[in-house]
Amino acid sequence: MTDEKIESLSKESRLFLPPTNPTAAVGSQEEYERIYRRSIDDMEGFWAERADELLSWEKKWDNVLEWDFDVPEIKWFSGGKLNVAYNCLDRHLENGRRNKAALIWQGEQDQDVKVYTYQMLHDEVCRFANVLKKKGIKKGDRVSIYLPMIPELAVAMLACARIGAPHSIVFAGFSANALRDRINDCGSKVHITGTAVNRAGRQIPLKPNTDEALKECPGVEQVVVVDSAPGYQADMVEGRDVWWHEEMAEDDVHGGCPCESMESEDPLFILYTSGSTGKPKGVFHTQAGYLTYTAHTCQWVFDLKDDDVHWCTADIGWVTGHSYIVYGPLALGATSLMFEGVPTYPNPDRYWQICQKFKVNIFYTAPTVIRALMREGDQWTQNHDLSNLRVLGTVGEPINPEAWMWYYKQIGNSKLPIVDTWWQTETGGHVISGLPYATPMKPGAASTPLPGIDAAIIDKDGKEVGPDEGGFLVIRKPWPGMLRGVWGNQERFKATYFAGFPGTYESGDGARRDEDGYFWIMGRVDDVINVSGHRLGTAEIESALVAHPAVSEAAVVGMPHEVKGQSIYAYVTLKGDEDESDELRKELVTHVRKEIGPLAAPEIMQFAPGLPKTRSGKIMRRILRKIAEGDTSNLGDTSTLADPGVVQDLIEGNADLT
Ligand code: 6R9
Repeated sequence: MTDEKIESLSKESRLFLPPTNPTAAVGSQEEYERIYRRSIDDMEGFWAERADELLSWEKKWDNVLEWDFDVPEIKWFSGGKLNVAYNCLDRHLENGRRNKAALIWQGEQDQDVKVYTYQMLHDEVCRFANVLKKKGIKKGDRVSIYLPMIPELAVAMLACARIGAPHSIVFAGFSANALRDRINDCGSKVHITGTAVNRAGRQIPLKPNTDEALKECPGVEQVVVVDSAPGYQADMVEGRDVWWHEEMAEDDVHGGCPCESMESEDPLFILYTSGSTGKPKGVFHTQAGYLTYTAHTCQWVFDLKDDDVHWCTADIGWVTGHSYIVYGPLALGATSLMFEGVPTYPNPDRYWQICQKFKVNIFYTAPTVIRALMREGDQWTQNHDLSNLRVLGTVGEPINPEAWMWYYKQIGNSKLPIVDTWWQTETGGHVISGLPYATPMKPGAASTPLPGIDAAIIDKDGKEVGPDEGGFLVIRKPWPGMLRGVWGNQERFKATYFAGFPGTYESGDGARRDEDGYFWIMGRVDDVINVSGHRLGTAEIESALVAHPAVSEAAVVGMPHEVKGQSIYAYVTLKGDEDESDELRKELVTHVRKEIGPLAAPEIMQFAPGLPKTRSGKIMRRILRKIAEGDTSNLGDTSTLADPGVVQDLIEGNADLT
């Protein structure tokens, strides 16, 4: 074997059959296989059908697909014309959904609820589109948005889409510096912000960050400020800042706003992903392909139906919220729920209380949330009526089988399908995932490639590896939702995604495929640990730790070792009522040794009250690696950390150990 394969040690073998549902888009494994085969053999025909079925076109395309991954250049539906806001709003006014709830917004306080019908959302969007036009925004101009999870965020996005101005949303938890860099990179002239964020009963200032950032953003001329946290006093800059509510009340913004006619490949939005090194990349998506893809995956992967209430708990500041709170559900004319608060406030049953309150049908969240709620104990899930739930989903990280089992039993009542959706900001929508009424479920597996996705696992020479051998997860053909570039930097686009394996999209994740063809994501390739020449992914070792009843969360990294090259350093967060002790530490090492083998046994184990995570809940192993190596002088870019405080705790914990 070459030294560039990733070895798998996992022994997970549980299998759960999906429920049947005669109305499902894809109703059996055989049907999936048939559709999948067809989608690969006749890719253009497959996507042309879907684009035709799902979207309303002002003018049909001339060519379904033109592509060359070596340039790289990807064009879907070129020659076609349409408008994304028209597809998400206007057409629903005529197809019987005018008075249907498009968006249900639940604020942090239980009594704060706003419901926007399609008509109401349409009218707000038109009005704000007119505000933007008055500010001089034209097709192609970028608009940056830095808002909490409030309805104005969705309104602003759709207003941008309506007039053809690409939006660039910056998650409201990011710092002034992170905001500054993103604003300057996309070159926005108008910026939209809020006064403060309501979070767990506190108001976290937002406007001061904007002001700080804008000191070094010469391009921004005007700022629209939403009064997002009533009671919070924000300073307004004379001549630059205006209030959202005042602009929206002006007479001349009423009376509708025509949709700009957009080419399929005009940019729709820019969204920055922070790689582990270097400055963030402005991934951009275009109109027709992205909307086709998000609508399609929403329909097939969530089996989203007209009467459903769809709740994706992500923040709109990251791609999951873009695709599965706003664009996908609204393109389908569904009802999307948007929640401003956090899962543990005022109590760890907040999500379940909201599920009951709105009779949520589709529920989509992240493993980090599931682990956090699992840690709080089962009592929080028990007193809520979750009987309207129909499909559960997860995204963001590999889900540890134990967390999957908890989700399945406690939330899914041991009968609901769970779709473990593997995808990236770059892919626009789900690319590997089970289908709720077709795919038998294996806890921890992202399952199988969706139709139209030619995914493979290859070794460093580009050769496909055999069953259960780990390697690089790549996609060999384009799909409509894929990124079209890195904003202002096509060199980086090529270097990051198409240079490693020419002619192929490289995801940067490691994975293996089992004998049934299921993909198991093993973690980021950058995080692979090399123990005595054996390359191990992080996910399996972490899952083995999480399988121990005392553990709620774990992260492993490599640290230099004289003999083995690298050894495993594990950070372990215990469940609420567990005490840290040397015995437990030994027990956990023995447990990993027994579960997956001696090779994976951690050399050092540090109990950690919390792990460093990105704002979207992903563990930042890069920082853990530095701490394990004792090299904490330069931790690199920590601006995307959710809670910078945990780093200091970890450094102190490390000092006590070593
Ligand atoms: C949608 C999103 C992308 C990275 C991706 C992978 C990890 C996402 C996953 C998963 C295992 C899943 N990831 N979903 N790993 N199973 N179901 O998260 O986009 O923020 O760009 O992150 O997240 O490592 O490469 P993004």
